[in-house]
Amino acid sequence: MTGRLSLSALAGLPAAVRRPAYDVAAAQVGVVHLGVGAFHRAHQAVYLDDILGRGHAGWAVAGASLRSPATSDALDPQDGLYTLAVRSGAGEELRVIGALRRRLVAPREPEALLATMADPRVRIVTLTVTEKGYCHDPATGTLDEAHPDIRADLADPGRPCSAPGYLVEALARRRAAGIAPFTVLCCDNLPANGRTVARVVARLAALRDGDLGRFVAGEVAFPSTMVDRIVPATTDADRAQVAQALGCDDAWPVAAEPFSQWVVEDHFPLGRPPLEEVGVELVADVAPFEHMKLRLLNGAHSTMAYLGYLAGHAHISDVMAQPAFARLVERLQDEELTPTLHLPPGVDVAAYKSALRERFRNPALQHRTWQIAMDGSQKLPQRLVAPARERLAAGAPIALIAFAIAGWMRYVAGRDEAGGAIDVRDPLAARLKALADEAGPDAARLAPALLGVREVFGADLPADPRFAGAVTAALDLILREGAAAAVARTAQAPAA
Ligand code: CS2
Repeated sequence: MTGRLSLSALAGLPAAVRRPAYDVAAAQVGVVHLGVGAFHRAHQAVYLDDILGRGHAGWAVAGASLRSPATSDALDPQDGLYTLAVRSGAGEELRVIGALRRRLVAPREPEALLATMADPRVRIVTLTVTEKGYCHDPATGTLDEAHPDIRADLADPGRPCSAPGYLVEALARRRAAGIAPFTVLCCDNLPANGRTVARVVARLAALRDGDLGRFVAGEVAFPSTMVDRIVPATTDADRAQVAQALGCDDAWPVAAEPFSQWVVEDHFPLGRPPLEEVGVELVADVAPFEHMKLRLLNGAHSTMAYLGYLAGHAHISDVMAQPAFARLVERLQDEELTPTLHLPPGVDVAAYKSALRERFRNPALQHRTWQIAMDGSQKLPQRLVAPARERLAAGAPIALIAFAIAGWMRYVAGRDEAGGAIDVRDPLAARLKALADEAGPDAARLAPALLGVREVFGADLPADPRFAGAVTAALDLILREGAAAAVARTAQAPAA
């Protein structure tokens, strides 16, 4: 392999590699993105690359990492260029993305990031900082005022460390300078993501100063979005494969499936790029899209992640290759999740679900169950707990959702079925493990102990005997028979 991907290497790339259809050096930053991980680089940055390619030169991205310098260090020597490898059973298509015109590492250059966010040419701040990055209580969607990062941001607001802290400080600086506020566009899988982030950010602003709180609540737009593309973490094998195909090294390519969807509430007081020209759906109400996606895709994903990991499957495609798992996913979607949805107009939900299951089967993506299993305490409320709550209120059965939640409980207890330690990544991991250790491997003790985690289940569900009973029975089955056998039995059980 010779050399490194860069602007000067573009001309020498193989003809099949698609490259920026615009003058990369002339593109101007109009969007700041917080959290430039693989998902952003395979999703929003690609739409904006298309926008730049259509001649709208003012919408390039300044991408900030709030913690690790790794992305910046990988892409700086490449002039910010990186490869998107779109993979499916039909093969691979490579495309070099140029939209990431600036890279910033927040802890290394906080002033530069704040100055960029306060620049009047920046009209939108997008975010993918994962669910836990908003420092909120997932059960209530309100700011966790005791969160160490929030306390630090209140103690030293000019030197923030959290995403809400950066937003508040940058909005305060714009306000002080008489610059209209940017629009905040959350692209994480939170419920009602715009409204949730608005609540969190306005509260943090209000804790700093009442006027600032009123300003954020009254003057800043937080449109909601639904984002969808399956983007597994990049591996060294991906790097090697991309380098082989490019004929030069790319330190951090991203691999993704062909499917991509972005649904956005159309509320941008400072203007926006012509997103409709590049396939973004601009709608008045994102909620029906969000529920459909968070429950049918992400709810199924979490179910496969916990139970699949326990049953010894490393990747989602391996899980889907097991007929019992595939049947369980289908039944969970059809019998218990779909009935909770108010479908977006014109959507054929049967076709949506069968396309989803094909996406899960994508043989060219190595999407690890362990990766999806991360941060369950932040993900379960919107994916599985909310639909269970709605079904209970309607008197409908919840056996399959309860089984999925029991899979999470078995996983966060921290031991696999051979007795080995599971590397459980979750902001609540230590507390979950302590609860599990104290309860021991007995469903009658373990289920109520974990149901008491209010951030996940609220105050209502642990007290509902239908919910507690179903989760306890499912956990008992998993503990007694093992995940694979429990899945086989549950997938065949008569519909409740
Ligand atoms: C996954 C999502 O890791 C996870 O929790 O469920 O990242 C999922 O792949 C995306 O939301 C797909 O759009």
